[in-house]
Amino acid sequence: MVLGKLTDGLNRGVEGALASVSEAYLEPVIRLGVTGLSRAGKTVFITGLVANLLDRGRMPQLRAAAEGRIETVFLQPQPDVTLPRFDYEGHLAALTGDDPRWPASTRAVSELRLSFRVQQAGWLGGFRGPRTLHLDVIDYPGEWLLDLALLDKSYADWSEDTLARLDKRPEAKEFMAVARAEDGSLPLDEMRAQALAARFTAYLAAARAAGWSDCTPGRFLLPGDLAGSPVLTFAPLPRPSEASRTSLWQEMERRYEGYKSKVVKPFFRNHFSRIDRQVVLVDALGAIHSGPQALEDLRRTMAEILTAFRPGSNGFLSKLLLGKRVEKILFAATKADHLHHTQHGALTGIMQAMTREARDRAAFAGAEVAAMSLSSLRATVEETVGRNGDALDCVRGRLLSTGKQAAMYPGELPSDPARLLSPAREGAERWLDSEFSLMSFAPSRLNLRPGEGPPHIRLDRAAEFLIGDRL
Ligand SMILES: Nc1nc2c(ncn2[C@@H]2O[C@H](COP(=O)(O)OP(=O)(O)OP(=O)(O)O)[C@@H](O)[C@H]2O)c(=O)[nH]1
Ligand SMILES: [Mg+2]
Repeated sequence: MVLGKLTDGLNRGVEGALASVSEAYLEPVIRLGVTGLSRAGKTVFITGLVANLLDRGRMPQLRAAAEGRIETVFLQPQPDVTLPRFDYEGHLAALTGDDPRWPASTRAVSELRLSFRVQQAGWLGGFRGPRTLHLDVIDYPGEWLLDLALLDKSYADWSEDTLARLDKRPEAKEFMAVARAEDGSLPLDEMRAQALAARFTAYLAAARAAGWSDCTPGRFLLPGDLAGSPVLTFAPLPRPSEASRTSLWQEMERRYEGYKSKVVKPFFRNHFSRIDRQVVLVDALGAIHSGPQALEDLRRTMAEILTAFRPGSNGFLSKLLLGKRVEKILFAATKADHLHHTQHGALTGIMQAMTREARDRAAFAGAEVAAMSLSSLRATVEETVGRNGDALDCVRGRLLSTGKQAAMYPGELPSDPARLLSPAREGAERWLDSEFSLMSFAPSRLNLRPGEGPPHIRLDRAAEFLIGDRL
């Protein structure tokens, strides 16, 4: 264990040194992590961002673009040959084809390299000639960050915490009945272990469908090529008073520890530790629409996700990172095109308040943090409709369900975020003074002029915050 930790640190040190040598003498690389819980909008964000960096007609807030200093941007083979490539062309074709549709769900980590030829700023810049900068975009599920908390927990503690949390959830009823009846001191029976894990996985899927955010261990829902392997065949159990080495309990414990060392740690070592800038996407509107409990669950889950960016909070991570930090973190509420722009400020305010607690903990010092609301691919137009003598600020788009055009007024977000976050924290069952409705819109058919990327809201500001200082 100790040796493992030591070599983690050493590897990181050597890699870190090599990386900084190549950065100083070769071409600089920014590694941008894009994460968020499932359906938060990661794939659409990366596709929209890349398309708008390749064709910068709609990026006035990206300073280097506005100043005309970006000569070219092009896609390149990524450096990591073992990672799947982010399927930019496939996703873009889905979004901007003749029959535009949202891209399919993605379930693993992927990467894309974008290279910039940039003229340097300032009067000396013209003499020096253009330089090259690489942007590696890494898309990974936010659920994987939640697994960090497991590293500090024994199987017994994790079981106890998880069972206590599940006790009150209707989605967990069936699993809880089987788990409570299980005697972990009996000898391992593989079929029973598999049945328990299957029931537990079914609970996680139901919990996610019901809008809960805390669906960990992250890989149970996104198994990839680990599906069916022992590291994913465990479940929380009530602790027996004694358990022999061949008991179900001890085998479950062994697999849980295997999950930590063979699944969680490699992700942090190979991917997370190398990220320089990070965007965390949040479907805050979706949670508000689902009600106070979903919003509170999202807030708690975000706070937990953010512990990954306070390396001091976890022994494994601080040894791994050796003081290296993510330099910038952007929290972005996605799908802002569901709201008229007069309400975007309120959505950003909710985002700020929701991540406040986590951001305030001093250990973020060193990273620059911002919150905003954006839309990676704008599917609506704004429209003001008269109703009973009032003017309502709506959005209009093509409904995903019927394909028909419709105008939507989603409700009035309060300008004081506490009006939503406090009742959520106090366990309210539903919103008292307001109703929030959401319709799902399909992407609209685009007619892009040369040099223009797909329409968006504030992707240029997001890009300026994330990479503008390096262009
Ligand atoms: N109106 C609107 N809807 C969006 C936007 N971005 C994402 N969505 C919706 O959110 C859904 C999820 O977006 P994705 O980008 O696939 O989300 P993801 O985080 O990659 O999801 P997983 O791959 O399942 O983890 C899409 O299918 C759209 O319905 C946006 O800018 N505007
Ligand atoms: Mg995706």
